[in-house]
Amino acid sequence: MAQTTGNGRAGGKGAQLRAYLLGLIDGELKPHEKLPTERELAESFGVTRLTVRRALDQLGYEGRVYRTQGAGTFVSEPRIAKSVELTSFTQDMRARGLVPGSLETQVEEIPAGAEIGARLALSPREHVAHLFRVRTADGEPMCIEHTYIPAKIAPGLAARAIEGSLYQLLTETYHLKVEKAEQSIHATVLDPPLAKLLGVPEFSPAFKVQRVAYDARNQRIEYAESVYRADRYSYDFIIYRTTRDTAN
Ligand code: 16G
Repeated sequence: MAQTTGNGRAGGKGAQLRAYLLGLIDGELKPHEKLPTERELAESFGVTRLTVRRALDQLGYEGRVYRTQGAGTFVSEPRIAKSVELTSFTQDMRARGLVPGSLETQVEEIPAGAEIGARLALSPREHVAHLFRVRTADGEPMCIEHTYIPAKIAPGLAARAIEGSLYQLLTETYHLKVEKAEQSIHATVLDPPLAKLLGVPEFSPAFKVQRVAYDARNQRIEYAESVYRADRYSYDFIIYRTTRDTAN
């Protein structure tokens, strides 16, 4: 084993300890199983408990382990599935400390037609509620949204005054909860009518997000197209390395 150098650094042993812990996490141990204690690790690797704690803290920071006060350190669930959160516009804005709102709200019930029907796995003649909204943050237009919901799963939706969060309404009134969504993002520019609605110069950059949302039973409950001002909105992701190799 590498020796601790005179200046107190334990790089070699620290690296060995980390490799050993990663081996346990990726190999022998399953999620929520317990790692050896700090004391056991310190003894087997001939390092201080502080060195062990630092190695565990680093793994905690990377989301590989979690600690429970008094009980020890445990292997985390793999995180890949949790890397992108599914939220509504209302939640997004509140998370940024902004007050969500809607302007120009229009709702109608129409036949799905070929394109929306295909997105929602409906025949073109089946009906959808079509909701149009300019979404605002602290009163400022941020995004233009067309949302389509199959009428058969949300009867009467098009006759309602939809003022607050659509997702909240769907959950509370129709027991439809979005649990998963397929989403794609495209770069675009705002044609004059859209630019006017958003209060920005014509042909400003924007991005268009298309979402097909599903409930827990994999039933399609929404197709939505949202066009966001590129100057005021960003799409942030946390992404995780999927391989064990974190050297480069
Ligand atoms: C988001 C969703 C949109 C959904 C809306 C509901 C994206 C790209 N789109 O804008 O699909 O209809 O939230 O928001 O995130 P609400 O519950 O605030 O009405």
